[in-house]
Amino acid sequence: MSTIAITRAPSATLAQCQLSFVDPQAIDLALATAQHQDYCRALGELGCELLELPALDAQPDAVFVEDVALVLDHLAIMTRPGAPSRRPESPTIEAALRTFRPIVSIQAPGTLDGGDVLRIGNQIYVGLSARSNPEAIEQLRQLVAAEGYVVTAVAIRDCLHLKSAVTAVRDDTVLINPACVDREAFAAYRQIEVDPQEAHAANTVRIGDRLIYPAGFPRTAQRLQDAGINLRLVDVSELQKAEGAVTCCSLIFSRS
Ligand code: CIR
Repeated sequence: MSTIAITRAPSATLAQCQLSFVDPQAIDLALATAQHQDYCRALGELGCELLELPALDAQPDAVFVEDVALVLDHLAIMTRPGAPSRRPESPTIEAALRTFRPIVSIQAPGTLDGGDVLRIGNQIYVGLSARSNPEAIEQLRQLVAAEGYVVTAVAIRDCLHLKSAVTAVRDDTVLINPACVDREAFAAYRQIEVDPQEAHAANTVRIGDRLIYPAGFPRTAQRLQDAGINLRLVDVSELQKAEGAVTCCSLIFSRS
């Protein structure tokens, strides 16, 4: 069963992206594009079949495909992103997903960003953020209950999305920044904490037993390696200036 990764090249307008917890800095678009290409290469190396969508230059944040959809085993959910500027990103992703899954959608007044959704097995944790609200979480709960998923809302602080604060590195282990999310919310898992000097280090893409991990967090990378985890490092400095991380640049799911 193959693993699909949907990606989209950075927009020419990336510099006009939304920013919430990151100060504006000049973004080198050519470098951002090259870094994104290396990220796509990493996805391929780790076994993904890439579905690369063309850039959407009218939508500055369109490279961050994760936020507009949630792909589960039997259906895909279009999320209705919390930033209205990002909603026009949805139709092209929906068209791409239609080949693989039946589609349902979060409805107003619900808002949800995929970056707030952390799935570990049949557990779906959703960050209560400026982007994702309780109405959407309740809709999600009802949409997935029949498939056996358990949806849990999680409070976060001082970061954009839940997956800025915590991601899974194994079925039983999370990488967590306790400054942004309470450790107790993930008490069911072993926990690897980010190095306190590396505030943005909790976001990683897991494919099987390997991780795609940002090159800028060497202390946390060492902690992961010490735990026996194999990393494929990617330099995503320019995407980080747009408040992106590594999960946000792909939608990964099994072809099924
Ligand atoms: C935004 O604020 O929506 C974008 N500039 C960054 C989105 C990053 N998405 C993610 O981490 N899932």
